[in-house]
Amino acid sequence: MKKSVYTICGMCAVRCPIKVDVEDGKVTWIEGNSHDAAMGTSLCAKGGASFPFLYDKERPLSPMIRTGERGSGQWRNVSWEEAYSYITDKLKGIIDKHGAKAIMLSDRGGPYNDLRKAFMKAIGSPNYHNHDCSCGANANHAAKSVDGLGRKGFNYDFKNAKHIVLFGRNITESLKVKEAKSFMSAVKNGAHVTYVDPRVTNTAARATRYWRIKPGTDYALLLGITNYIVNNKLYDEEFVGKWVTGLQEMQEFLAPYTPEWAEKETSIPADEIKAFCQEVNNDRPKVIFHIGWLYARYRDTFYASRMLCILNALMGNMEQPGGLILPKGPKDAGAKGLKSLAANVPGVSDPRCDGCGVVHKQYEAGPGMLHLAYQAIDTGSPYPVKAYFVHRHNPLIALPDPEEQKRILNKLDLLVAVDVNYCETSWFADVILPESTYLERDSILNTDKGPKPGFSMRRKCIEPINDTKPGWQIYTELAARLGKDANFSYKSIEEIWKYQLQDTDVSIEDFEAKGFVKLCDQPIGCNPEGLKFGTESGKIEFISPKLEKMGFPSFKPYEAPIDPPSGSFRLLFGRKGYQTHGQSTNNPVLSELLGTNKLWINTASAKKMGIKDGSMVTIANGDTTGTIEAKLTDFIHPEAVFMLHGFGKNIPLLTRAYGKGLADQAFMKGKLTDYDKAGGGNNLCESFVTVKPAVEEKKR
Ligand SMILES: Nc1nc2c(c(=O)[nH]1)N[C@H]1C(S)=C(S)[C@@H](COP(=O)(O)OP(=O)(O)OC[C@H]3O[C@@H](n4cnc5c(=O)[nH]c(N)nc54)[C@H](O)[C@@H]3O)O[C@H]1N2
Ligand SMILES: Nc1nc2c(c(=O)[nH]1)N[C@H]1C(S)=C(S)[C@@H](COP(=O)(O)OP(=O)(O)OC[C@H]3O[C@@H](n4cnc5c(=O)[nH]c(N)nc54)[C@H](O)[C@@H]3O)O[C@H]1N2
Ligand code: SF4
Ligand SMILES: [Mo]
Repeated sequence: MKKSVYTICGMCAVRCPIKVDVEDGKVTWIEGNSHDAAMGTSLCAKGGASFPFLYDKERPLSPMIRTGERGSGQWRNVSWEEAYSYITDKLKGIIDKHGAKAIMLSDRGGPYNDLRKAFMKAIGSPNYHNHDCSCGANANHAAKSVDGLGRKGFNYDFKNAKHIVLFGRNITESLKVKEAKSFMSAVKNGAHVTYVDPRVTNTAARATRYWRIKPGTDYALLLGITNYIVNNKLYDEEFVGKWVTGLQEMQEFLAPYTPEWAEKETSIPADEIKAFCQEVNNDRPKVIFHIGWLYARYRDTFYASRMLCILNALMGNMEQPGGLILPKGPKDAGAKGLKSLAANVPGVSDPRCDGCGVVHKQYEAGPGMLHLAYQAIDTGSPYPVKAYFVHRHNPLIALPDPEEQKRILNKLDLLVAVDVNYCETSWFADVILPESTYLERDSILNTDKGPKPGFSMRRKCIEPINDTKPGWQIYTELAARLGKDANFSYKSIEEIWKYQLQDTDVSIEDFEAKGFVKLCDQPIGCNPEGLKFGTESGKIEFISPKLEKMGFPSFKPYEAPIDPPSGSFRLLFGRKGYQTHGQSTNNPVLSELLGTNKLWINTASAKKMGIKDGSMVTIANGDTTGTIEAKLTDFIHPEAVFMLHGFGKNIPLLTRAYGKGLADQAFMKGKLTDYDKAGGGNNLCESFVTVKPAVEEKKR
């Protein structure tokens, strides 16, 4: 029997709509869901690698309970009953002693987290976290402070843009399929692309202007750009007059930060900065300044990201084709939205363990700040945290300094990982609960915002091959066993879907044909008159009274980054189009495409130290050292070295990835507690490593 299932890819967190062909219970083909015009049949390499992942045996195939020390790799396979009993016995003890607030959970965030949020609420804990402190937190908080809307407050209409400005946003390698296609259409249409990165990436090769910036000086460049644009009135005066507060104060602050000043800090020539400003002035409003995604790297990234938000406002690009478009939701289509699973569950009155929204009012309480929760585990303050559920999340590599993390995690009484792979964190856990892969499971419905808002459904293509379960079942069963299911009891996914759809005119069957349902026939167009901002004044606030009340200036005077000590380099990292963080390095096919990482080092810097291309080098930060192959290139700033994230796996069961390359996060010593106080993101790029030829040089 042959069938096609429209579902949602799960090979990375982008979650593209796809079509999966199944024959006699086996997956035979995967491609993009062409009912979604922006997607077409396209799929990225990681999505294509779903097959080998599904049939791979190097992943947890049944629940496991640790038998040796944490991280020793000694396990026994157990039944779900035994795993649940082990977990609930421990949890009941913890709840009796410390209350349910002693339990925390972190996950990847995204459209499916409503389920985990409802679970946490049902068991009575305020401590839900997502991964954002090591991803989009700075950009999100920056956008919140300027327009009150946040990082996802606008969509980018790349396809129709005349000028796209990307600060370290490597859009063709760190990709979302639809976005990369939209970007490439703009490139084909002749759009200007200005790309800023200390390293030449695939995206740099698509750009009309590439600036090899000195690492960590983006804020200086942005101050120089904004100074010139404001002083020469190269902005949309009408839009700014109508929507912006604080322009005058900003202009005064910017006075010393001329393009000539910026040249000295960044090494980008002042004339080029001025030419760029003239160009964006000609191209506006079809100009997009991407505000950054993983823009969580340096001490002043929050302020750099704020400046990018401000530049968008100066371009008057909001609700303009080729600019920033408000994502339209069900309400905009005159329809009702999905009902939240958390809506029926009574609220929790305990404060969060990470202090977000209470002590740290500048951080959103919803996603929390995971690195601050680690401090709570470590110190027992504001109260003891004793159990930690890690769902679709690998903090031991997503957060810096794994050795420090392990020291802290060892203070827990219970660490449970829900994963489809063995990852560094599940390997360190007490119990691994294997979730069925996305091809074997149904998920809760999700809302798609955009010109045609709607809902979409991930559903299973085949029955689980191994002894795994879908997330919805794991959490509802755990809640039941804890006796906490009064408002969180579902026996089937259909029951969940019906609950979510109860206020809408949509039924489960409506998803059959395309995998998604749109709530309007015609796209909802731009309406610049209908702009609404989430700030107190309802305007775009260059001066943010809210930020200032919380003790942070609206504009931070520039402080140059610390130069690497002699013999040291700033450690940069990133990703490639056919890898997903650390979760794809053992994939049978992707590991063949990309078997290890190398250390990019500037040719001239390397030659001075007697390092040859392809030779092994030893890198060190404090007592953490490692050996890696050097890749000599002119395409990186001489102050920096670079490696792909996600390698250096130390899990022996992952035979294809074990021991290959090095782990960047291991060299980020002390960075678990070093973060941007205004934005919250860990300062991942504020680490230095020494580099020298390896003593026993092994030629590959
Ligand atoms: N294939 C693939 N795609 C992905 C992902 C994946 O794992 N794999 N992950 C997704 C996720 S979660 C995210 S957050 C995004 C991340 O996407 P991006 O935000 O584009 O982040 P990175 O891929 O880390 O690339 C960041 C770039 O910043 C550069 N950089 C370092 N220092 C500086 C600096 O001082 N200034 C400037 N201007 N640039 C600097 C680095 O050299 C690197 O090329 O990608 C998403 N897409
Ligand atoms: N040093 C350094 N640190 C970084 C980064 C970096 O480049 N360098 N990147 C940062 C960024 S941008 C991000 S977003 C974070 C990413 O950090 P994470 O969110 O932790 O990374 P992922 O690899 O997306 O997913 C983590 C885990 O989810 C599991 N998983 C995948 N699919 C499923 C599923 O369907 N169900 C379940 N239950 N589990 C699943 C994977 O096996 C993996 O173990 O890391 C951040 N930290
Ligand atoms: S970007 Fe690739 S791996 Fe990620 S969801 Fe889309 S197709 Fe899947
Ligand atoms: Mo991310």
